[in-house]
Amino acid sequence: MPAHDSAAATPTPLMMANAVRALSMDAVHAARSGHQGMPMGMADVATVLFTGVMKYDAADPQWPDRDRFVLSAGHGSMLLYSLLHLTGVPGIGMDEIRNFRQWGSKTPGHPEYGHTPGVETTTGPLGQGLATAVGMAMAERHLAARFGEDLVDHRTWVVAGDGCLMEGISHEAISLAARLKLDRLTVLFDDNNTTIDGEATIAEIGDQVARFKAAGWAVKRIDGHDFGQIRKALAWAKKQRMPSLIACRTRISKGAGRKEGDPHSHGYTLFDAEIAEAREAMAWTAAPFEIPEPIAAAWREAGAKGGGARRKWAKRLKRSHHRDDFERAVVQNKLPAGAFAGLDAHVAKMAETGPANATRVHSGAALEALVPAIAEMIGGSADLTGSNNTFVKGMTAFDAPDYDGRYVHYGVREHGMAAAMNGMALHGGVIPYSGTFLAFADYSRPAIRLGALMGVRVIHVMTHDSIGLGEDGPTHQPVEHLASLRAIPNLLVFRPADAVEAAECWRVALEAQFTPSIMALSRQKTPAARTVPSAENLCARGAYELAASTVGAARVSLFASGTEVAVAMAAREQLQAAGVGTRVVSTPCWEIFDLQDDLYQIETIGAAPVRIAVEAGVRQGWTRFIGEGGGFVGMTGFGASAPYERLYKEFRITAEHVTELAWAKLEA
Ligand SMILES: Cc1ncc(C[n+]2csc(CCOP(=O)(O)OP(=O)(O)O)c2C)c(N)n1
Repeated sequence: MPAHDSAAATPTPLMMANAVRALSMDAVHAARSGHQGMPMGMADVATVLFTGVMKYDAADPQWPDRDRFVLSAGHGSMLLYSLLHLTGVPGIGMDEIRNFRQWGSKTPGHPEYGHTPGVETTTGPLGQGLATAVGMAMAERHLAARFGEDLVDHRTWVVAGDGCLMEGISHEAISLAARLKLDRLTVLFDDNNTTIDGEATIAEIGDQVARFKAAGWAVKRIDGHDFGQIRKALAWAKKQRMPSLIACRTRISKGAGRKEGDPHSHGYTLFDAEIAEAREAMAWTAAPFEIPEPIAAAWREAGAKGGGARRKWAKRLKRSHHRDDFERAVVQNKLPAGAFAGLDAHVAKMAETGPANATRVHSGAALEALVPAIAEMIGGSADLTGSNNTFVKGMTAFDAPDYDGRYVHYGVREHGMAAAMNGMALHGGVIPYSGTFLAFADYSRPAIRLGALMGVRVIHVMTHDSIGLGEDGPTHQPVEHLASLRAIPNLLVFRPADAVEAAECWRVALEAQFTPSIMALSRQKTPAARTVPSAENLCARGAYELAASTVGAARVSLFASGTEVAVAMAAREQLQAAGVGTRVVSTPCWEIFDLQDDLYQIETIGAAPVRIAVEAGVRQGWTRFIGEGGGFVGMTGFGASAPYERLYKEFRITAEHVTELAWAKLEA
């Protein structure tokens, strides 16, 4: 690396990149943890991107028409934090860099959305960032079609490493992006042939560039330390009609003396002597956490470069006839006025007519009232549209070249789909929902978890929610899924019992602006539970008394969700006929019930001496309602392949079993 005196002369791109290197080294050294290898390796590429290519204004990291930058290789967080600091993002002063990875800092170990201004998405679980970026690029194209390119005209840039591209989710993400021709998406591959265990080739024989090409991407290989090649490649990417990959051949820990290129420097904290050697190699004379003023000024200037474009954009928005809608939907992420007028009418009709049907069908009917009223909703399915009831008549496919369609054919890509939905919601202006089977929530789970951590409004429709799906058998029958999803913080798991509840749950999910939701829905028919109109959205309480005792004080409280509410209601009939006061509590969403005040919770759980829960899943978690000594009727193992009526009988999820258990407890 040629020597430069970092304190003098007009800063060259290399000197500016070395500022990123120095900060990354210093921060990791101070924290005695973290990764400077990747930030040092990609500093040159990132410097060209942030000083001359990307559209952004550091002063306003929320500007809706900014280019999105996603650091999929989230362990290299110091690359991003250095860039945010150097370009002048408000709130990311040098103290934040000094406090890298410390309690209360804005610079956590991995980038966290909502925690650090300028961080577009939470990354760290490798591959997620790349797949999330696909969703951002989808949202951009859709909103450009809706509002016009004078308001929406930006790109999505991703830095991904060997790890991201080894992860399976990358396959789903890149094939979906290619199919949708997301030409505003560029992946900058940190092609350093290094992972934690050593050279990537100890576990990889494939050619990533050839893989992307085969998937349908425009591809290019460059030397990631040659500023001319980087510049040309980024300009090339902007001209492609397909998503583009630039494989940037880099050396990990570039600039770090003898550690440069050493595979073991991935997450290695440099010793003092090694840092001194690196500073010498880079001719970096400034003290730790100090940036020579000419370099700092050049970075600030780069960060402010987009200010003019942003102000012009703001003027265009002011004049636009889309202004109100854009501000509501994209800037504030608010629902339109009258979003639920159709749904309210539907609920009233359902309470009156009480149709028996599968809750997936009821959900589809709710969507028929919602999708036309809320233009931000973009639906889809992982190739199970007919089963998930996610398609509403009149929707058209989201596809090139005209991206105004609102239905995404995600293909059989549950993980990529869930991550893309996170990206769409993060982008803003879109409320994504999509479908698969509940048993395959496991395929989406890493993205569901990240969505919950980030607090994004995405709605996962998950049908075929129990052994009630019948003949497909135990591979497809969720048993532990409700419990395992309920274990994820900040995730609403809805399991409605009928048409009214399905509609009510949809409303709550849509109103939860900072929380993702699961809509667990049945394949099989179930009778209506709510046949008396109610002015209140009872599901917005999470759990509520559906039927009180009519034969004196309740001696038995039955708790159930979804299709098992009908089982509980039938058991109540039997018990009450025998003179046992019995009430039924429907529990469509536990997480919301937990938010109710103590009095409501105590009253809803009630004082009956016998408490029994019914759910066609495992018992885990039900103690919440029935206590340690309560009875449970549900599953204790995997299901089986047979018609569902037979399965309910064989696994004893029946009114008779509930009644029997109640008597045993009453007489105990
Ligand atoms: C899903 C997931 N698995 C494992 C890890 C742990 N991990 C962090 S970085 C890394 C290696 C990544 O290699 P690469 O992307 O090439 O990064 P580089 O070594 O070049 O910094 C691993 C395995 C992770 N963060 N996410």
